[in-house]
Amino acid sequence: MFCNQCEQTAKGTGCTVVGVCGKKPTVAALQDLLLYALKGLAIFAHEGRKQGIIDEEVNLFTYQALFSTVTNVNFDEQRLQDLITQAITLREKLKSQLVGQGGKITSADPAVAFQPASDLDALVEQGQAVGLLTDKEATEDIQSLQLTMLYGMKGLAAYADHAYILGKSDDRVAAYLQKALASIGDNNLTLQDWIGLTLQCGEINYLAMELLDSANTEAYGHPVPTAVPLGHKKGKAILVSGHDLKDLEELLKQTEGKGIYIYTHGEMLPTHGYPFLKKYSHFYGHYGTAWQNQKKEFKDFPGAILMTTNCIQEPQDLYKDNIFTSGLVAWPGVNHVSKGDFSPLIEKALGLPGFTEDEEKGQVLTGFARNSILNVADAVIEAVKKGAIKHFFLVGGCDGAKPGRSYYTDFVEKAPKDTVILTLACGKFRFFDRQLGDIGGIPRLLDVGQCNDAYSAIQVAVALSKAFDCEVNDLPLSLVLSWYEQKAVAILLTLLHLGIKNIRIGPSLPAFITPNVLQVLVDNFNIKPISTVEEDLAAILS
Ligand code: FSO
Ligand code: SF4
Repeated sequence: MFCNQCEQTAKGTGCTVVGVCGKKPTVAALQDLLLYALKGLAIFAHEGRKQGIIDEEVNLFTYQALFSTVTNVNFDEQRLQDLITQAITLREKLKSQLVGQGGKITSADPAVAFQPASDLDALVEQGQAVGLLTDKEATEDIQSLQLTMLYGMKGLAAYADHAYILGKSDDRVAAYLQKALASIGDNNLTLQDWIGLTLQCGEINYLAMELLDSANTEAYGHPVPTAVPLGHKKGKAILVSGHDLKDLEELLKQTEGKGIYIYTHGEMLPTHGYPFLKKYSHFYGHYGTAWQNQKKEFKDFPGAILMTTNCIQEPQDLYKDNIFTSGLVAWPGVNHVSKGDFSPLIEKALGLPGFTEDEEKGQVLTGFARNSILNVADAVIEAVKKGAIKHFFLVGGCDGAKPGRSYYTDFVEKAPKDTVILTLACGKFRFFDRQLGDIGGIPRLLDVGQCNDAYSAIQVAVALSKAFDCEVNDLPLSLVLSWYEQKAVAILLTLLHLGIKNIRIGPSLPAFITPNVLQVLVDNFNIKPISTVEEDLAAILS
């Protein structure tokens, strides 16, 4: 196996024996093969679109297949085999439509005629033979751009899938994904073309994030500032992790009146801010921190657990029977909720002890998505003009297990008292419960939401730039980001597409970026790795 798509990749270069995430070589091979089969499908979809053939099922499958290969989503060989089979079925359907309309495929890419083996072992061998989806004949730098684009596309597909679940889609997203997949292997494309296609991923991701923002806010209202208890109530309990709001809503509906309290974990924390989810009185509090702490946090949770998206880790024996997956998440041998029926999970929760008494553990604030912040825009602008707020930091992104990530905690703690910190995604758990006080009633720590809500943070920056009549790059605003998996790659590409400069990124740079590609990013966007907190703060505030 070779996988280098996330920040925790082995030795900072690539997982070759087994994934640090727990991905087995067989699973890695099947994921590679799924992408290969998807590329074959994409070539037909791309060609078909030129002839007016647009297939919604193919588009949705494109999102789901890419999302299934994101870090910490699908570890299940059988599920991956099913997806490979589905790719071929859809490809053949498109092919007959295309031929029926007198069209034909001229591509010499063998992926268009790929036939999957019928048994799992042979399928794994096929996956090992195809390997990573890059053009092995291309230069190292072009392959680096292809991987950057592919990983960004996985993140983009995840956002598109989330929006789709809530009824929002835009054919430009699928059109881009299919065109980009079909382009891998096209040796007419130059390095400059690849830079363009990679940045286009950021452009289309911006569109997907906008769709997701409207999907979330139209379904559940605009988040409002909300205090979320960190303790618990006496009673049966279900813990919900991941990012899927629809699953959470369904679960809230199906548990109403059953004497079960619902708690959030990880990236689900900001869901407490949505008016249409808040209305459920049994939607109580938040338990635990970020995904990488789940093994120790889940074993102490006295109820059932639902993983709605990434990031799942190998379930431990102590809670393996209590954990359920939904949607695209899969771990072999773990219960899966199908067709939105949460009754097995609810039964499990009712059979577990739950919390035996109430416990207070303080609370944290969330719900500072774009609407909440823009509602107090006048006060914020006034505070900046009076000099009460000197600088804004966006300290956000993914969390992970590396010790270097304490940088982000230190950064927030050492940021001067006249600065405001916006945060989002699971990286916030490094400091989410710090009491940083307020500036004239404006909290110094503002939780914008999940990584899925990066669009909201961008809108805040755009609104500030309008208010101060300057470019976003000229605002007293600095982005200090942490990355882990491919949604972060997609967001970074969006920020670059929008021309945002001077981003600091850590805890380490992606293994898939070659020195030349990094130089392009430095030259055009002045992107830089994090250094020490003291040095970075001094440089930013000088
Ligand atoms: Fe974190 Fe995991 Fe939200 Fe990622 S839970 S690491 S960027 O999947 O999605 O922030
Ligand atoms: Fe390694 Fe990350 Fe790939 Fe898992 S997803 S195999 S940890 S690079």
